[in-house]
Amino acid sequence: MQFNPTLTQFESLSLTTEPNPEDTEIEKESVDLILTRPSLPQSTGEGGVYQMQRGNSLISQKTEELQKTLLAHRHERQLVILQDFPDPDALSCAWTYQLIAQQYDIKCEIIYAGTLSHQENIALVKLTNLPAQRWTQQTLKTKDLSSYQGFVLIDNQGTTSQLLSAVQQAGIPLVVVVDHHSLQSELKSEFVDVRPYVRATATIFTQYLQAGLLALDSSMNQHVKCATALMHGLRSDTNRLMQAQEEDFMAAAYLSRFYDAQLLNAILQANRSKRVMDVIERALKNRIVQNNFSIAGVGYIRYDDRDAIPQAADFLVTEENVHTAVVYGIVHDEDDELEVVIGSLRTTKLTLDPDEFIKEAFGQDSTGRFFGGGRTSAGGFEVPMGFLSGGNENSAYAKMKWEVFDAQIKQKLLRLVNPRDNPIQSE
Ligand SMILES: [Mn+2]
Repeated sequence: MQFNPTLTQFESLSLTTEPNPEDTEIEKESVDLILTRPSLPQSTGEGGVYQMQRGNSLISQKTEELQKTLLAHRHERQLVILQDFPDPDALSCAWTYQLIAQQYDIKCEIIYAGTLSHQENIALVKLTNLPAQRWTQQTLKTKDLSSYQGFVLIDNQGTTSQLLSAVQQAGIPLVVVVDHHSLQSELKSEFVDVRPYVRATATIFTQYLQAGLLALDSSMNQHVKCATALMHGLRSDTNRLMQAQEEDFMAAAYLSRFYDAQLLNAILQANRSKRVMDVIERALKNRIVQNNFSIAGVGYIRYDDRDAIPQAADFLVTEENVHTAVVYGIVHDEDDELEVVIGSLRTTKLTLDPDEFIKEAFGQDSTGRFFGGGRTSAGGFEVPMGFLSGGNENSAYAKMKWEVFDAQIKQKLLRLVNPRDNPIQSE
């Protein structure tokens, strides 16, 4: 539990960290269903009524808590930190948060350290003018971090951002966390809304909008674009709504009043680059299939093409008799100085939990931090290469290094794919 000195009249809010699904179940039943916020939109329609019966007490409670947190931080400047390779869910929700916070005169900058590497993400940011900025380590040096009074994590819990340590070292407090990934560690934040059973963070933010945190106005261009971005985020995290559950559909239904279908179509029309196609080709060539798992190492990949890895996993999982695909490679920056093993998992097997699978396969580093995790049907991991990073002038060395990492990752994955209960081999 933490006590933030800036919180005076709202100290009770600090009791709201670490929600877990069990608590939530209890709250759903014990807290009454009456929504007390006066600014609640009247036009919730039949769908709204239905949803009210279903966990709306949690939504109204979280909405109120978030509003109190924002009130307590009026006129401040905040950094909204996204994962290094932000996806449409993260980007759209960060923008929504920025628009909500604006009403409290809170100025937010949406930042990420990596790149926008998926063609659809680039199209999303360009076509909607989505206000996200890339901050490299170099950018960080030019910034005066003392001018920010808080930071916010959206669609992540800080474990996938290179910016986190600098922001923490500058002493900026964590104010808000909204995410749908499994809880990675105890979070010291004033406001926490982590709901691993929700399919997209965009669903959570749409619920905030619906509960009155910001009244969308379809005559405002910016609101229409933001609703379109949210729709894109929601669709992309639910496999085009195929894995959506009731509350995701309810959120999509609400967004359908405001979003621009043509704009969304333009975003989705972005084509795969040749380099992404090359990585998919390598994944196909290198894949091994065992027990319905398809595993492929794709070697070295440029930083800007990092998103080719999940796209290759998306492709491999479509093969007949394959329910789970894992694709990984060594991602390196322009100067080859920074190297990291990055992998993605995709599964259609309902009983396979990507979060558990990745945590079990790769374990933790010396500080106890897991190399990765996941959500429904998708997961990812990152293994830093430390001392072995860089130094690839010599191609024999680069090849050897890849082979070692490739063999080690395969070994760890295959241990779970083909569990051997009996260590004595019969052959
Ligand atoms: Mn997400």
